[in-house]
Amino acid sequence: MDQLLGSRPPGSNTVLLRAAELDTDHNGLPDDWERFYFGSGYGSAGGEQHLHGNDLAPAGNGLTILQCYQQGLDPNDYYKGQAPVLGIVGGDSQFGAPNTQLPQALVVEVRDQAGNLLHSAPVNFAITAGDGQLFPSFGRTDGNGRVSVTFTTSPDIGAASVVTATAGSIPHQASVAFHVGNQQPPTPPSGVTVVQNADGSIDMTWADNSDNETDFAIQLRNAFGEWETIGSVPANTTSVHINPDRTIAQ
Ligand SMILES: [Ca+2]
Ligand SMILES: [Ca+2]
Repeated sequence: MDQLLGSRPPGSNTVLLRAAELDTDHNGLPDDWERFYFGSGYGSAGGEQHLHGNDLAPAGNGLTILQCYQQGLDPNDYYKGQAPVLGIVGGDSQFGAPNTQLPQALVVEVRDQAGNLLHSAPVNFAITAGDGQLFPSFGRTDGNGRVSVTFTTSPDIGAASVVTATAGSIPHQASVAFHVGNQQPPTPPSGVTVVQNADGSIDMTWADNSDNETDFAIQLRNAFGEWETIGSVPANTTSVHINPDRTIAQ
């Protein structure tokens, strides 16, 4: 511990004053430091809570409480005052049916500034735009430096959501964003043309305006004025030949 002293740093007229840091329970950790990071019940001889300097810090990064103090680190900050580097490993840009769990988990990889994968690193997940459900909202990385959560879409068709993963302590936070949500309805085709041929067959053409259709349903109006689906053609098709018997030519 520093002792109370008065001195003048070389070449200046500044007087340096240092007060001794009290350690009333003699565990090597100053009272103020203990109270700041662990709460008011710590850091006094008569207090009900006592820390042991050689116990592992709650940060979960392998340092002891005493090592955190000696290195000037927050014993609750896994990342030791450094900003982690987050990367998306999987699960981004998924769009599923309403009110269903997306098939791929949202997976984040965590590294330190030197590029090393971090194990047991804490990451928080939150829905920062739109609706849906996340599980869980907090996790620690596994032995491969990865942590994952599942996302269940909202019941509303076409709803988009953003899930943000955040790690590190302010001001050294890092985050990445996943864009997920419900299936958008396909944009309808346009410019439909219909030609009735002399043999009774029909040729139809159209412009394909969508990139998420599963197929195009072909409908004809029957003698009762009702639309009947006679079949379908695959996604990205832009024409069809309908036989006189109302079947689709293959
Ligand atoms: Ca103490
Ligand atoms: Ca298409």
